[in-house]
Amino acid sequence: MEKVYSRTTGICKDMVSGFCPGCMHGTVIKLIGEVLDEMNVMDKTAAVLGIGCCGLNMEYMTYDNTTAPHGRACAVATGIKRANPDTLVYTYQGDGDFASIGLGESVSAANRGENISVIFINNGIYGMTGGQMAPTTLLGMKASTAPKGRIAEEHGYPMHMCEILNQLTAPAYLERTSCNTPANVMKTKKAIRKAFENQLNGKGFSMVEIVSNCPTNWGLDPLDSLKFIEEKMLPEYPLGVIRDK
Ligand SMILES: Cc1ncc(C[n+]2csc(CCOP(=O)(O)OP(=O)(O)O)c2C)c(N)n1
Repeated sequence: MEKVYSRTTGICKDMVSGFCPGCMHGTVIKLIGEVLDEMNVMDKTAAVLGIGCCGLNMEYMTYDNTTAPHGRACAVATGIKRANPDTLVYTYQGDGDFASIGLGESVSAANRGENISVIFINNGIYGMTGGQMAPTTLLGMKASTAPKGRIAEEHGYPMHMCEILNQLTAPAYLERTSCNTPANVMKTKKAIRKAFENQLNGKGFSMVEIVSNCPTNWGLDPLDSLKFIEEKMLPEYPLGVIRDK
């Protein structure tokens, strides 16, 4: 079983991961912990977790965190940050949370240029509740609410949150990464660090979208889920820096 604590820093609790085998949440939360530790800011960090598998991360955090009502993480983070400007505040949200039920809060926080950092996990479906279609579901991709696959005429097209937020004036930094290869894991870590450093430097809204997997609800074993990311997700959601003010 995968251990979710950081071997180098011991920042997350030393316990067995409760995530499904191959799920990227464990990898990302470990990267966040490493970055906070390397920046020596864990004592002044507050995480705002979205609802869903994202929220399970509270089990592995030894620093301040709270869970926001579904979709409202950016609004809750706004309040925490404005009341505590010296606190490093980040949200950790799935696509159901950030791009669907929370779309209004997400776009509005970005549009205001709130000085917060968003870690957005795009796994193409609602994970915790059984693989329902999300705004990010690929065309043709099966979901429990779209058993024949997503059809544009009925369900619309996949939504690209980095590109949508790039239409706004305020955001400081938008990057899309993945953790499907060791090199991409390191790029994701660098992007997370940049999003946090931007906030400490008062630059405003930063978001890292991480193209992720959900082997359980995709019905794939962990290795095949990485193949699915490479072959299907990344052509729709190309990696790279979308904005760096
Ligand atoms: C207001 C509200 N509506 C619906 C739910 C049920 N619910 C819990 S988790 C979830 C899906 C979360 O999906 P996503 O945000 O993509 O996160 P993941 O589980 O994939 O990490 C839903 C719909 C809820 N908790 N609150």
